[in-house]
Amino acid sequence: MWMEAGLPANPRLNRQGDAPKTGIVHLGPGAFFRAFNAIYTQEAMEAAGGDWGITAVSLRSPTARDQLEPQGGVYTSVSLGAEGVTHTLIGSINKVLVAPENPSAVLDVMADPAVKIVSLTITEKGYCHEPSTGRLRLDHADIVHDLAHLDAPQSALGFIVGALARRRAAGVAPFTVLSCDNLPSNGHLARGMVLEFAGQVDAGLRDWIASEGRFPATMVDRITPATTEADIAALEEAQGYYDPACVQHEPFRQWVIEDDFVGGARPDWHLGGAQFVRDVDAHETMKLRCLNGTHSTLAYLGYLAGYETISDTVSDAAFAVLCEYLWTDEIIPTVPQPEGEDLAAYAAALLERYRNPAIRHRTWQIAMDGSQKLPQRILGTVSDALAAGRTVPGLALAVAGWMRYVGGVDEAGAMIDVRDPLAARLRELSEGAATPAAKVAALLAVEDVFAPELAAHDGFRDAVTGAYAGLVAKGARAMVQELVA
Ligand code: CS2
Repeated sequence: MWMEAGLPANPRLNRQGDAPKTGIVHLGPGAFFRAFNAIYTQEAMEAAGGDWGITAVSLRSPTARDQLEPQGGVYTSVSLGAEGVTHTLIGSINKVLVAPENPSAVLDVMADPAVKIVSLTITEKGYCHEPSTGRLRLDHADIVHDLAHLDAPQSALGFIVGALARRRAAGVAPFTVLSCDNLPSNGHLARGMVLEFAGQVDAGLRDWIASEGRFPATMVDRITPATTEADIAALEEAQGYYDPACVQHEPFRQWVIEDDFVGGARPDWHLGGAQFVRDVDAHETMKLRCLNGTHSTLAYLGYLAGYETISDTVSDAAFAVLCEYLWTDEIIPTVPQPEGEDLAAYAAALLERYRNPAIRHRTWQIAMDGSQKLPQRILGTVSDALAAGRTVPGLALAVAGWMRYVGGVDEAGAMIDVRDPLAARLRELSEGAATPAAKVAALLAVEDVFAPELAAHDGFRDAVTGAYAGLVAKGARAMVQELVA
């Protein structure tokens, strides 16, 4: 019986009945996947049947497996909204594998003809690409390893190509690779990475994947903060059982999927509200720039202003007005009109979603991996606005906020726990420059993040430099108030 000081010893959640047969392998069984893909898939099976059980694969940590295996893969979805809390048991995951413990078992299940889809929530850094160019980083440690050990890979790309090689050798059709990460043209990016990797292995394998494989693009959206011990305790209090794999999320969700699957094989996700479309690009751009662009802006400027969560940050009127200004003046003018969407209404709804006090989404969590996020969330918007002859003082302040943040010291002089693949390099560049102008120039020169033509734009550089100097002199809150005054 599970016990922890102060908490009642309640029974552990576990599966009643049989688990669904595997039809999907999912790489990256984190909170978002459990709040999103796994719920849509359960609803599709409930509505229309099908062997779409999910074998989830963790590429790094045993945490998800250790949380889910004792309860047969079942966990609780906790939806937190204005109408209160809704608890739903989700049973679409039938197994969790930990790749480093047994890579061969992962390759075996991915090579199984019953597996029709391999989906991904591996975060931006999981694609081992250079964010500013979209090219595969052949010098990436995981890629170097996997090209030499394709029978025991470490990267998502290594597992995908290794399994596809087995399927080709066995005369089995490829699976569909379904990227569900916040990247522009994520299906196209995944295809490019897989083909570039496969080309390093065998030209015939690359050509087969290029011809027979499918890599549909998707736009995914549901705000899902990391689960905390307090969340687990609250669920135990409310439902009387212990479930460390529970996920907390907003009621809102949106999944827009390019309907392009190998043999047309996929679950009836539309029965849970997913939208199958021919072209996802406009929806992706809308979401990445309007939601994720303001999310990252609030993360850096809100953190520096001393706000712990997004809802805390937008409870400060100046930051709410900042979002409205960014959407109206700097972001939406660069977003092509997605079919069926009202961009102004979409933005207004975003602000209400950010205000949700039940969702404790930490600015620190969203601030993670900014070097991998900024290009598609903010810098693409900046480049398009500048090309149209418009200035972007708000997004320049956001970029300056990121630069100040990765310097590793907050406005009270305390250290910031910066999580980013480039954290050490960014901090060293910042510390090695004495003035705001020198710091901005040093960070603009990081080509992983800033395309050279943007870094060379005098107007943008001057705007970021002025914003950075203001952050140092007056602080983030004052700079936001000044901008929206
Ligand atoms: C957030 C996203 O952590 C982050 O970077 O901006 O996870 C965001 O919550 C989702 O994209 C919302 O759909």
